[in-house]
Formats: sequence, structure tokens, C-alpha cells
Amino acid sequence: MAKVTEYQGKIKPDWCPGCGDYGVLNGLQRALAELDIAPHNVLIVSGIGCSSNLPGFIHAYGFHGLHGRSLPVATGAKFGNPELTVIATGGDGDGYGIGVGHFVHTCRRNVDFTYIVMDNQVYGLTTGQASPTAEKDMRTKSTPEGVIETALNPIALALTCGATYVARGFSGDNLHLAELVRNAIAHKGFALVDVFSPCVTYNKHNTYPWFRERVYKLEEEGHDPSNFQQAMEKAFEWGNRIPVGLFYQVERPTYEGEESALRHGPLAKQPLRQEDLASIVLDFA
Ligand SMILES: Cc1ncc(C[n+]2csc(CCOP(=O)(O)OP(=O)(O)O)c2C)c(N)n1
Ligand code: SF4
Ligand SMILES: [Mg+2]
Repeated sequence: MAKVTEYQGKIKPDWCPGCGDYGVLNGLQRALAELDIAPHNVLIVSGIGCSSNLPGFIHAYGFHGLHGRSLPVATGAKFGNPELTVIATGGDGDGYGIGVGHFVHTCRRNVDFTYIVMDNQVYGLTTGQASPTAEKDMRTKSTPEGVIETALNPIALALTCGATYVARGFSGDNLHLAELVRNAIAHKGFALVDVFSPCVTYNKHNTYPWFRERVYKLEEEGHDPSNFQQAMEKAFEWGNRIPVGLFYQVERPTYEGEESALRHGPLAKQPLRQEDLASIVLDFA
């Protein structure tokens, strides 16, 4: 096992003191150390948001992209070099709002990478507007009279769209989160780890004590993660008791495993088949 400190970036996180994202960063570093994956074999891709700043704070390759666009970049990187451990990180606004179309299609494609969503139910970076996972009636800067819409359910959505590893963690329980992330990375296929990651500055409703009173571990109550129907039922449990842990896991061929262009190895290591680039340029002249 590598040391967790090997994955410490040079730049200290500038998140607010107490932000849940510290726990997620630590959980990810711990998972990588336990799996002993060298930093130069890891690529972390993100969109925009407080949570999406994470690649800047970890010692690994990083790509800080556009708001909501981390998943297509991660997909391209994995196709380019399937030997890389690719991890996308971001927020609920980034992934379930502007990026939700990419989320749906990445789930059904089953590309082999892990997606960690730091779900704080608000847009933290832009100072606390309601996000797609904000609870109905929640008052925020953008919803002074309370959220009107029904909250999006990331677990049910991922299950419906075909994700092959679907889990939820809590940044207040670091060891449990690290275990979920470790198993997500080890899983062959698209893995979602939605994480309750409290925004201590703008979400005064879904706080650490609020979650601590409610969360319980699926594995402690005999949940069978191979049972899709049971996973769906658990996905809708919300209120006084909220489940965390592994909802569902199944094996299915990955997109890159079925793609004929990748049968000869990673694109990054294949010779260029079209060497006469001048003729291509002339085609467009
Ligand atoms: C195309 C585009 N639209 C809007 C924004 C403004 N914007 C930046 S971050 C963000 C939301 C971030 O929320 P979330 O993904 O939940 O991350 P958090 O800050 O809560 O971690 C928005 C709307 C942007 N940068 N680009
Ligand atoms: S505003 Fe919220 S999400 Fe952003 S760093 Fe501060 S506590 Fe974290
Ligand atoms: Mg957010």
C-alpha cells in the first residue's frame, strides 16, 4: 500500500473551513493509496464549482474543464488510454444540472471510470442557489419562497440509466467513503459515488448533524447489492432514515471493451493509420 501523503498536492485547498469536500479529497487519496495506483497513472477530470476544484489539490494528472462537461472529457481520456485510472469529480449542479445529459449517456455506455459527485444540494461556488438535488420547499438565495420542483434522485437516475456500480457515501464518515471509492475504482465499468458533502456556508438545512441523525449503512441491514428492485426501493428512501453504502453492482461489458477501434490497444499507443494528412486538408480546401 502506498502512503496517503504521496497523493497530496502542492496547493492547499481553499474550501471554507469545515466544507464536506475535504473529507471527499481525503477519502479519494486514501482509496488510491490502498489500491497502490501510482499518481502518474491517475487522471482526475472535473467541471466547474467548489467541488470541481479538487484536481488542483491532489498529486495526479488533472483536467479542470467546463461546467457540466467532465464526463465527455473523462470518456475521451479513457478511450485514448484505457490503462489510465480515470476519475471524474464535481458537484450536484455540475453533474445533475447542466451536465445531466452527459450523465445519462455515460451511465448507459458503461465506460470504465469512477464519478464522484460532492452533493451539497446547492451551487456553492456561485453563493448558494438551489441545485437539482435541493429538497422541495428549501429556501435558498434563488428560491426565497422555497424550492418548487421535486428533487432529482441521482441514485434512481443512475440505476435507471444502466450504471453498473451505484453507491452513496457521507463525507462525515471518511473510512466508509474511502471503501466505497476504492471499490468503485476497482469496479470494471461506470461507477457513481454520490457523496453527501455539506456546504457549511450556504446550506444551513442539510448539515453534518442533520445527516448524522439520519444516515445508516445498507450493508448493516442485509441489503443485497445484486438485487436491482431492492436497490430501486432503497434509492427512494428519504426522510428520517437515509441509506448510504453500495446500492447496486453488476458486471456488464464496457463500451471500450466492445469498441473495435480499441482492440489493437490504447489509441495513444497505436500508430497513426492516416499518415498523409495533406490529402485530408485538401478534402476541406
Ligand atoms: C456554462 C456555465 N454556466 C454557469 C456557470 C456558473 N457556475 C459556476 S459553478 C456553478 C454551480 C456549481 O455548483 P455545483 O456543481 O453543485 O458545485 P459546488 O460549488 O456546490 O461544489 C455555476 C452555475 C458556469 N461557470 N458556466
Ligand atoms: S461555499 Fe460551500 S461548497 Fe464552497 S467551499 Fe464553502 S462550504 Fe464548500
Ligand atoms: Mg453543489
